[in-house]
Parts: sequence; structure tokens; C-alpha cells
Amino acid sequence: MSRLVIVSNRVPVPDKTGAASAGGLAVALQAALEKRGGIWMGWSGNSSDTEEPGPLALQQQGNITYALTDLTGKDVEEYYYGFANRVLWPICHYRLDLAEYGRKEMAGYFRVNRFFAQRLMPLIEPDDTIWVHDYHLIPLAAELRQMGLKNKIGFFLHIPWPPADVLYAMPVHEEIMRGLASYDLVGFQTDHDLENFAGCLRREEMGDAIGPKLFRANDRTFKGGAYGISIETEAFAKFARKASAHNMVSKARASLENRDLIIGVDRLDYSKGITQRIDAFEKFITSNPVHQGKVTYLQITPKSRSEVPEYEQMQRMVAEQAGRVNGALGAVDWVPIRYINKSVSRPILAGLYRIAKVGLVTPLRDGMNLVAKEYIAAQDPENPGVLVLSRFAGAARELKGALLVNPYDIEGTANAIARGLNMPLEERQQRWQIMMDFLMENDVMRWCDDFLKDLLED
Ligand code: ADQ
Repeated sequence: MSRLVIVSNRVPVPDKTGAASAGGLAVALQAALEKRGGIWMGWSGNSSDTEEPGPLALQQQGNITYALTDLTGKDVEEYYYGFANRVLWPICHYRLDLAEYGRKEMAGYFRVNRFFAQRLMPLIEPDDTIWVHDYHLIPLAAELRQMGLKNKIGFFLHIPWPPADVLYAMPVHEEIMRGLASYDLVGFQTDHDLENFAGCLRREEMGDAIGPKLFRANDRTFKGGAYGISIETEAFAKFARKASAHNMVSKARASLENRDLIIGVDRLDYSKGITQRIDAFEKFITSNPVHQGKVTYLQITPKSRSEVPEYEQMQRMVAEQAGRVNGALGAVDWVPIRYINKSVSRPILAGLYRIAKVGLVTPLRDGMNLVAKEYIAAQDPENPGVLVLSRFAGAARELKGALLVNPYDIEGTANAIARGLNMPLEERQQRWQIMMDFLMENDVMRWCDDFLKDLLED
């Protein structure tokens, strides 16, 4: 069995006790690495003060070598905050209006990818299979190929892929497309993303599909496919079952004073539709006075990418909006929205999902959205809650029992919240069962196996 080399921007190195702090994705990839032996390489998260970062820091844990590199401050600014998060992220989430193109940042992105390739190249053995993750590292295979690497290289994109009209607004779209065409397998979250990718190849005759899941572009033939990422369904369900005993969850339940709980859990990101969701909650309360004082909406939203101006602005906006709605609707004995800017441990999160009657997952655009899947896995089969899910999340292609909404339609989302809270037990159970059966079969291990099988198969 060939060794596996995983490359991603950040690496979830297990702590000293050997326990990984990260979620299901890390667990699945670590299991794949443990089985085959291999390397997980990425950025340490640190920036060095020197011109040239020091050597790779290697750390062996069982069968896995973690290889971390620092980047210079300029690299972090241009590659990470600049091109990855201010050009690729907004473009892939259909936000042309938020993309900030700068030559410096674009050059930085390609430079750091070359640097990653230079550091990785000496570690690779002839039989190794390489699996690159996400939008930070699209040009990595092209750089490795230029250095003469012949190994199989796969790529998985965790975020959506936009249609040609959106992608082509980005000045370096051709280099990015050529970058993708340098892999042996390019994986997307959904068939929609895969179709968009094929459309981008066709638009200016750069390439085309030449068979089912087979493409030709840039003088190369390569595979493409849709592989919906998932969670460790069984483990998460177990967390949730045990969580009711957790002190924090008991306290949360007691503090609800028999009010129904609606839960939203997202990184603070404009793609997650948090402001539209608060508007929808407000609309739901004003249109359904019987629920006044009877429901609490808990939004758990750790800050992310605060160095990017759009995110900093959003932090202020959401906090102000939650405060305004609480001021307008609240009463002496009722705070309608509880807004928390902190990370919560996974067992507690599972427990909170379980006591929530409605899971509100309404991104404006999302590659998959694991919160939607976690919410389902955490439910009590005897008395499951209802998932209200954006039609623009990849998860909407899979979770057929959810109440699908258009997050831009505030009234429609408000109506779905009301429908969720009032749904009879039998319908809730039927809807939940369809989704839980799907998630039990299609967990994150399956996702990992499916991708690697297609990458390794000739
Ligand atoms: P994200 O945009 O980060 O991921 P998502 O898929 O929802 O979005 O994953 C977020 C993860 O962080 C979940 O596991 C969730 O439990 C956790 N999380 C969020 N808020 C938390 C909090 N307050 N405390 C603790 N944990 C919290 C990107 C893409 C998605 C894609 C994933 C995986 O944007 O579309 O589904 O990668 O491919």
C-alpha cells in the first residue's frame, strides 16, 4: 500500500496526550494516514521575523509525520489574508463585490505555493500518493509537476466552485484553472460544483469533459468527482446521548425555563447568512405573537479571520443587530437572542444541538456545512428537532428531510421556523430518520475512502 501525503493550509497536530483537538475531518484523515503511513504537511500558523523561515518542524506520532513550516509575515499577509481569503473565498462564495484583487497578493499566493512545493519535494517517495486540500493550495500540483514529480496527486475543494461568469471576474482565473488541471483527481462537494467546473473549462475552450467524471484540459486527462464531506456520525450521536449529563448542558436547559430553543452555530463569516437569519427570527416573532416569550434563539459564533476588514466589520454589525432585536422585542423576563462569540467543546455543542427544537442553518452559500449534519446526528430519535436548511448549502443536496429555505427570503425563512416549531412528532421523526439513515451510511470515513479509491484507481 502506498504512503499517503496530505497537504493542507493548517494541520491538526494532536496534543501531547495524542488526542486530536479537531473534528471529524481530522479524525478521518488521521485514520487514513495511520493505516498507510505518511506525512501531513502544512503551515504552522506562525510567521517568522526573518526573510526565510527556518527548516520544517517534523514531529512523529505513530505512523504519521507532521511537517510544519512557518511563513514570513509578508507571506501570511499576501497568501493567506490577501489572495486566499480576500479573493478566492469571496469569489467561490459568489461574492464578486467583496473580492479585492491586488497584484502583490496574487504573486504572494503563487510564491507561497512554490515554497510549499520546494519544502515538500524532498520528503516524497516515488510511490507516495499526495492529497492536497482546499483553496489555499490550488497551484501546488502544477509547482510539483514543474519540479518533475510524477506521483498521483489529488485535490479536494471544501468550498463551492462558482460558475464561469463569476470565476472569470478574477484576473488570474486561467492560472487557477490550469492549476486544477494539473491534478489526477479534482474533488468537489456536490455535483453542482462539478458542473460549474466543467462549465468553466468549456467557456473559453480550455478543455471539456471527455467521459463520465473525466476531463481533458491543458494537454492532460484527469478525473473529477463529487464527494460530499461528512461527520463521524456515530461518534457524534454518542456525544449527544451522553451530553445531557454534562453540567453546562443541564445549566443551559434550566436557563431556558421551558422555552423552546432554536440554535445557530457558525464561524463569523459573511457566507453564513447570520444577519439575514436574525432578520428572519425577528420576522418570525413579530408575525407569530404566540411565540413571544416562549422561545430562545441561541447563536454561537466564534470570531474568525478578524484581520480581514470585511470580517471585522461584520463582527460589529451582527452584535449591533442582535442587541437591537433584543431591545425591540425583549421583556424584563425574556431575552430573545443569546449571542455568544466563543468556541464550545464538541460534547457540549452536541448536547446543545440535542435540546434545540430547531437547527437554523441558513448560509447564503456553503460548500457543504457540517453543522447541519451534526445537528441531525445529535437528535433524540424519540423526539427529534427540525433542521431548517438553506438551499444554497451543499448539505441541501443530501439532507432530504430538512425544511429547505432561501435565506434571502426573510419571510419564507420566518415561516419555516414557525413550521419547524409546530411540526407534529410523527413528521419530525420521519424527516429525521431519512437524514440519519443517510448520514450513518455516508459518514466522513466513507468520504475519505471514496476519494482515495478514485484517486488510486487507474
Ligand atoms: P466551515 O466554513 O468552517 O467549513 P462547517 O462545515 O459548518 O463550516 O464546519 C464548521 C465546523 O466548526 C463544524 O464542525 C462546527 O461544529 C464547528 N464550529 C462552528 N462553530 C463552533 C463553535 N462555536 N464551537 C465549536 N465548534 C464550532 C468549510 C466549508 C464548509 C465545509 C467544511 C468541510 O466552508 O462548507 O462543510 O469546510 O469541508
